[in-house]
Amino acid sequence: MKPESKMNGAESLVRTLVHNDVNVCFANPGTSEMHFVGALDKVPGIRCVLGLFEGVLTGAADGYYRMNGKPASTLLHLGPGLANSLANIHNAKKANSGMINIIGQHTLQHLKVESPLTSDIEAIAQPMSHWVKTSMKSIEVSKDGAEAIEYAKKVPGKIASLILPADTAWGEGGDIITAKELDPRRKVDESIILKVAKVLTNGKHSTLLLGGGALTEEATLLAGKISAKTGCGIITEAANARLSRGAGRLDMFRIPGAGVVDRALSMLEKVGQLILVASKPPVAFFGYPDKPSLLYKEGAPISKLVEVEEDIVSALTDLAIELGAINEVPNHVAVSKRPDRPSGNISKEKLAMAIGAMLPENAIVVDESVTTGRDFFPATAGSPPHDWLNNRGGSIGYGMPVSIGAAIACPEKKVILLEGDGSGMYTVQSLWTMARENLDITILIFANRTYEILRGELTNVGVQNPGPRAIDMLTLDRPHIDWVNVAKGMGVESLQVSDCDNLLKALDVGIKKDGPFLIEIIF
Ligand SMILES: Cc1ncc(C[n+]2csc(CCOP(=O)(O)OP(=O)(O)O)c2C)c(N)n1
Ligand SMILES: [Mg+2]
Repeated sequence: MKPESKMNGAESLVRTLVHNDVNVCFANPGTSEMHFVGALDKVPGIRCVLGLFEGVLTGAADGYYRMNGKPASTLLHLGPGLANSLANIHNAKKANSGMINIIGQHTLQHLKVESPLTSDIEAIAQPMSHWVKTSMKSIEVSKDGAEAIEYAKKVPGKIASLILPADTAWGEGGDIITAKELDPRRKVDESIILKVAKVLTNGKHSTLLLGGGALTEEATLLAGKISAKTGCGIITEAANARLSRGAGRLDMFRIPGAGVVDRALSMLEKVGQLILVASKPPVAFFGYPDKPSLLYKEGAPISKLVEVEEDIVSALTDLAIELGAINEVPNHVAVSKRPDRPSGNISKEKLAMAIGAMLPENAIVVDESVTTGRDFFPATAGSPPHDWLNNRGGSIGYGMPVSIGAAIACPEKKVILLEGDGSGMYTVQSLWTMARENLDITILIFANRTYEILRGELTNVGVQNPGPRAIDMLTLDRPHIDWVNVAKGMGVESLQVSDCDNLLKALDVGIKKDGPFLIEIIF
């Protein structure tokens, strides 16, 4: 397809993005990306969202993918801009989210003179990307862009990083290119279905471990039917990219995650034969003295039904048919039930009750609550249907950016962000983007004024009797972070609460408001 007037490489890339249904760009540009910025102006059909730190952009692309199932693009300024964004690319990669990073580069001529911003961008991109390419000719930029899109859209999603030297952006562009069609998900072999059916009916206790695409409503209800027929348990991985839950959907426990290996071990002791459904054999977050890295005994009975990139729904359907379970009423379905509204002082248990009591229908819960939210599941299981998103990469600072992307992907839904006060500070610039784009996000800051999890970790790794200097590295009280004014300073309305009645009132304000609202919770 040739447009009427001549366009430059940058415009050919933006048009190729839009042509292939990539219509969001989370951007923070510099001089080398000016032609791309100019092109964004000319081409309709792409929403440009400015972020004030690059980790905000890549985290937003992650959240967008999780809720929309398609990649967004990011625009990053040379090696340092990319470097700033890497932690959230890492998290996105672990969540199997696709994204197309467009990274500016000096002109090929200018690279020879070793100017201040020169760096080896490919080397910076490589470890966090599945696909990296520098466009060498302006006429090929659109073709390279289409290849990046094709890669990012693979199943599961992939990180594609396209490096765009400034002269390839301003030189003459090529045709707008259609990215190649995706291969369909591969079907699981019948022999595997039969093998897993045999395990499930051998008289021993079994548990399905669900991950990835097995966490949709459709897939979990199939798992529920299999459980109804065979009596097997159902659990999920410790962190899920997107879990469908709430009333009418399956009520499942996650494997306990960071900082609580013993809890995870005691849960997995009871699972019997483990059956992997788009999940991996569970491992601990960290190694500790005298504790295992694997959360199951070596040689324990583990079978695999389906890999994350295979056709998960058809594998579960075929298994349910093989077991004669397809017409069963699913097991473990949560009944519609909200907890009582709590009163008095705020505790972790009462926070769970307040969230369970107030959660709006179809909410997107982005969970970066670290220690505060470890046990939020029971009190929220019977709330109206919602999605629950966790950090799969363990690099904190994912919650605020992922909320931005989720809110942009689903403007009709309310995002509820559960945020630790330590984690929130990593990408706090997100608040400004939330205000600027008027994103419908209610932010709960759990202001315990510590890195609470690390206090436990000191003990877990065997540091005896930590002194004041060690404790000082885990404490956020010198000075207190004034979240209400941090939010106000970036244009987000906010309130501080320290008892349940005011918490419930503040939640009501946040949920009714069509835009961002931050609640600092002191407890
Ligand atoms: C990028 C990155 N830096 C540091 C850490 C180590 N870390 C894990 S949790 C945590 C503190 C979390 O504090 P907060 O969000 O306040 O949650 P709390 O522990 O208080 O519940 C830190 C520093 C990390 N996981 N990722
Ligand atoms: Mg904290």
